[in-house]
Amino acid sequence: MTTVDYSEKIPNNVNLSSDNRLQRALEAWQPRYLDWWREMGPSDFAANEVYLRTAVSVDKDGWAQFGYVRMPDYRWGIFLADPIAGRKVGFGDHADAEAWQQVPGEYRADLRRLIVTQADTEPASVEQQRLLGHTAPSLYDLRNLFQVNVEEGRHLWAMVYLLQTHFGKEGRDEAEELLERRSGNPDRPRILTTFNEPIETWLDFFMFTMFTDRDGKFQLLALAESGFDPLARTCRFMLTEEAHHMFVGQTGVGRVIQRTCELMKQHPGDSPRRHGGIDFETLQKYINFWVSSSTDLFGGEVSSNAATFFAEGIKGRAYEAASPVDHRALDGAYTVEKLVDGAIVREQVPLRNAMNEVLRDAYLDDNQKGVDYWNKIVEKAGLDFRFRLPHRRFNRSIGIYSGARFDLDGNPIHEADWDANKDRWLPSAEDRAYVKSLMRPALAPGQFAGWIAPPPKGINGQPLDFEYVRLGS
Ligand code: BYC
Ligand code: FE
Ligand code: FE
Repeated sequence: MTTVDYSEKIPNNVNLSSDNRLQRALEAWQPRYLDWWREMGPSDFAANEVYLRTAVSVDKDGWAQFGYVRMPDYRWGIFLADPIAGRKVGFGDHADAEAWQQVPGEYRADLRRLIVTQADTEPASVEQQRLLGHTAPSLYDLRNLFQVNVEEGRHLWAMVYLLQTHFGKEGRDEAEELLERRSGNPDRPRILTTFNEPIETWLDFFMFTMFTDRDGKFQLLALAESGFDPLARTCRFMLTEEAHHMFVGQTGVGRVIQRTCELMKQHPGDSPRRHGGIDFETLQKYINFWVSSSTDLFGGEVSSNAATFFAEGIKGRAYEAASPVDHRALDGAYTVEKLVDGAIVREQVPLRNAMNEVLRDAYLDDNQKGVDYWNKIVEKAGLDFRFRLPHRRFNRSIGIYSGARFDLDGNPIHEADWDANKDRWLPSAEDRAYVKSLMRPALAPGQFAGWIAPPPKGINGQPLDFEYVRLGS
């Protein structure tokens, strides 16, 4: 087990003090990061104490410590999972070679690009969520939002550490630019689509942490297999933090569903909206929106980039090393779909070119498990409705399906049908206005807004009426 050194300005388990140049570069970046946090992090609440967990080791069983912290004082640091002795490159053309501790020169540009893309999503999500604190449905939820926010900030640190350690001047320039792009800004937007979508309400937040953070899980799983060992170790530790983000999303939506079920049983025949709840149909539309947008984050179905990353041994498949698969993937084929004159045609492509689709398959399976969990809540309440995932072709803006329109079952449709139905499939302006109208703060200890059920238990063994955020402080 490696313990984290908190006596240093930048907590770390990478022996930062032994590398003066790197330490200086990171210490120069730190105040700029804090400026960014003050400008683009959670609006207000900087002075309030929040009951947060902080990493104290990278050991699975003992990494977190809970206590009150003001967010700008959070100890953002650099934590890598422990090295695995004798680790090998797990896949691609170099399978079985010694894993790299330094960037292989010929893969420098590709690795940098992957790390920058990963890095960019982290501050983007904080920017997207910055106004939510004002309308939190409880102190418990407010604290969870802030926990997610500080950890996404730490994920940026994790990637900036790699950029500054291994990519010289270019890496330092990238680290600056990561603080300059802004989610949703037309002139200097964040890199990937979903990270420029507004997160206007807590329902969007829960859907985002359920479906978009889950893209994070799968991308991190793929990067955790990297032959570039520092990246692999960084991502392995990030995954332990990611689990909580998806918990927030899955249980958050689950609690909204729970509340809707209660209202439907108390007022049979009435729309839950009449009683301040969010009806199933509206929830389904939010699912359709965030799933389809997050499905785009896996890139094109057929991708020479993905094939190259795999061949180079820098981005693998989820659980690659632990899976009994052919790690070179040279002979395999994968069936993808193609649009020919508006019709869907199947085609075989070399497996390496389909790596984005392979990862997307795993992601969609995982999403289905979350939806099954929600349906159990409805079933237990004795109600007939069932939630579902939209077909992967639905509402896509990246890849082959972006060239046409499809309904929720994946059937090709005409533009006119799309126009006639899109407000039934995706949140309409009116749905959004309704959900927004519910967003009023409920911030007394133990209080919960009327559109969401309380969770079954509090955080770290604390009661539900615990003061998770000290608003008076
Ligand atoms: N939006 O060859 P293709 C997380 C671009 S989330 C915009 O198919 P490739 C988190 C693509 O860049 C995890 N552009 O793509 C979650 C390429 O551009 P160029 C984030 C897109 O490279 C919640 C062109 O289209 N991590 O951690 O195979 C909160 C051709 O595409 C998009 C990563 O993404 C898009 N959706 O795959 C906080 C891992 N999709 O070359 C955090 C690192 C594609 O023409 N990134 N393009 O300029 C990657 O592995 C790859 O960059 C991608 C794209 C999988 C994203
Ligand atoms: Fe993250
Ligand atoms: Fe996350």
